[in-house]
Amino acid sequence: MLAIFLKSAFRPADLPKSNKPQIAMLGRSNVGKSSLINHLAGAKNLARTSAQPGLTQAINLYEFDGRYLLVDLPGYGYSRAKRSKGKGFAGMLSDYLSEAKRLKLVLLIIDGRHGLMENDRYALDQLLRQEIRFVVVFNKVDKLSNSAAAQGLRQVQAEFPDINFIPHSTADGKGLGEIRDAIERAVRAE
Ligand SMILES: Nc1nc2c(ncn2[C@@H]2O[C@H](COP(=O)(O)OP(=O)(O)O)[C@@H](O)[C@H]2O)c(=O)[nH]1
Ligand SMILES: [Mg+2]
Repeated sequence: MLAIFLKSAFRPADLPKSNKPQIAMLGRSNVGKSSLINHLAGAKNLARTSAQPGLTQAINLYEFDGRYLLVDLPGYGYSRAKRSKGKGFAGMLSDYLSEAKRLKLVLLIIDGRHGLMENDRYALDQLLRQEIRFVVVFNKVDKLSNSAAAQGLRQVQAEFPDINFIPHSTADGKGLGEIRDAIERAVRAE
């Protein structure tokens, strides 16, 4: 897997006019989006991870194997002050979604310890409304006991039976293969 950082975009208009398929990562600040990009790339420091949430509002773009772009969208839900600045999360998301003609799949990342929070539900609702293909990554399962993880998954799965929830952890590699498969299927689908 050869993954490279392409650029940071601060407005949807700065996004590259590339024809390559795009896979976007969406989720709250600190939920593990950048860590998952590194995990997928098999690299430690391709995407900058941070214990300090919400430092950047940029859209970061990575190219994987010269075949598709991985789009790291700004995290949501960290501070109210940030959210009220400019267009805010909802504006950013709808701008991006309407601009991204080649968007093939969204990985919506949630923290397995918290399940679906209010702003995750907002994001999920937007994806359903706009009929965008997505899976939900039920992340950081290493922080949960096996039974708590299974129970949390059952709960979200029962509420949304048609959505694919993939348990994942960067700590032990759980779920990585399944996420890669979902990406491959989406990149190949025309
Ligand atoms: N235990 C555990 N920690 C994780 C996992 N994924 C990310 N983290 C940690 O969560 C914090 C935020 O991760 P980051 O990838 O920067 O989140 P982002 O803001 O969504 O990009 C960092 O301290 C990561 O090391 C995981 O699967 N398990
Ligand atoms: Mg990040």
